[in-house]
Amino acid sequence: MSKNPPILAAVVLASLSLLAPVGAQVVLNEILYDPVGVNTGQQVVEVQNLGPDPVDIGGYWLSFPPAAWKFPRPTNLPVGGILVVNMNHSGTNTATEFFTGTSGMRNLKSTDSLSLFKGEPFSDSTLLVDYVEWGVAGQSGEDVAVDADRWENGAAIQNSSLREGSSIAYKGSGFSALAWCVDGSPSLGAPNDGCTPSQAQSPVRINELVLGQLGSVELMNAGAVAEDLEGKLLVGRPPSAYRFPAGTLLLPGKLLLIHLGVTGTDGPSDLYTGGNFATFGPSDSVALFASSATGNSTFLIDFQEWGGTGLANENLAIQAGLWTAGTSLSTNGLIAGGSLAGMDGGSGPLKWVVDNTPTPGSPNTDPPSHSIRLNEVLVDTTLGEAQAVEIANTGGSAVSLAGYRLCTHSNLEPGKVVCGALPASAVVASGGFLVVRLGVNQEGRRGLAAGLPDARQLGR
Ligand SMILES: [Ca+2]
Ligand SMILES: [Ca+2]
Ligand SMILES: [Ca+2]
Ligand SMILES: [Ca+2]
Repeated sequence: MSKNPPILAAVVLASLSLLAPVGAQVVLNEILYDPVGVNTGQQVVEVQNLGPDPVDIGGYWLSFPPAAWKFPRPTNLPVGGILVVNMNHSGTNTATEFFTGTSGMRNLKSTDSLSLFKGEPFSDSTLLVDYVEWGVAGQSGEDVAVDADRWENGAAIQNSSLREGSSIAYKGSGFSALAWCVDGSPSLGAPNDGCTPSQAQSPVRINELVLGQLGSVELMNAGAVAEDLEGKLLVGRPPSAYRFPAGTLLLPGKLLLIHLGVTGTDGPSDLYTGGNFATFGPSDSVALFASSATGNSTFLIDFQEWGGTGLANENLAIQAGLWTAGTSLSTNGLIAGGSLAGMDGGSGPLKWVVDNTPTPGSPNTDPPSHSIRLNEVLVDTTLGEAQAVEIANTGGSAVSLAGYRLCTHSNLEPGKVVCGALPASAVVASGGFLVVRLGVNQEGRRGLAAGLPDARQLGR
């Protein structure tokens, strides 16, 4: 024995080096299985060469039973090189970006595993290059990965903190669940840059809020991918909460109008909360959550608050970095039937304006579409001034003119505009008329300066 140990050691070392699988330093580096918006066609797997030599991984397999996909030959991965594979998605491969196509593929799930093999069969642990499993242990391929010393028995990446839009990322060394982290700042196609807390992301934004009776929330998909809102929650003043039903798909650039406190027949762009959701008052808040776990700020997608501070869910919005303490949307000048509208540009409350010509269901940049028009003017030919104005409503529903102002401009006094507010009781029925008799002001002119518009409703 005394002479043998050095020789044995040399033999063992040589064997290890011979048996070391080619490409052992090629790793599954990052996985985005729950991208922002719909998952199908948006999931990404990142592979990196962390070894000292370039590797041709042409012919390597990504195995996620019952699906498997093979890298085309050749696929050169230089030292430090990174490539991404778009899962269950068709496209044209480049040197660093690949598409599995859809035939025989499936989406990765929130509890799943993925193996990288350099050949078949997938039961041969000597062919395994890397392995990862998340959610719950015991996923497909775990036994082979344990045999290959690429995973620990019964280990899985704990992903309960992962919110939509976050990835799981390899930390660069080791072969176990603890070598990975949930990353709120994915880096697909680039070296992993450390893991940050995971916060729900969504392309959907609260876009317009109509307060009071006939109130609504308008949502907009401001992103580039379709959003599946199923299971997400709109939350108003407690206990008002509305869960989006199955099949609520919002395409990029599209709007969805949620009618509050009323029942109706849901359509592709209109949903009805039913009577249990309180309409918005002059001081209220609204929140959009990614899940029914509404006490958790990491599920908060968007939030707005107006007419006051410290209202429902503001604390969570501050935690989520979506809101600044002590701020709220301005309601100055808002009249009954008006809205708060988010406009392009700006951020936070500065992005929002009072819009007394609301556009529920239409883009906020659309010109207001009125059913109210000036229909006839009775002119005093002696003075050359208006004596009475008829207002018509050509729309399909009654319109309140509360807060509206009627303004006259005298030819005799260029530049002088005289306005008067219509009374709160002024309502024009659908297809109806309202005649406003102009008063005589202190200067003997007809106008509204006297504040005495004589409005009477004329039935049709
Ligand atoms: Ca998703
Ligand atoms: Ca990161
Ligand atoms: Ca990365
Ligand atoms: Ca709108």
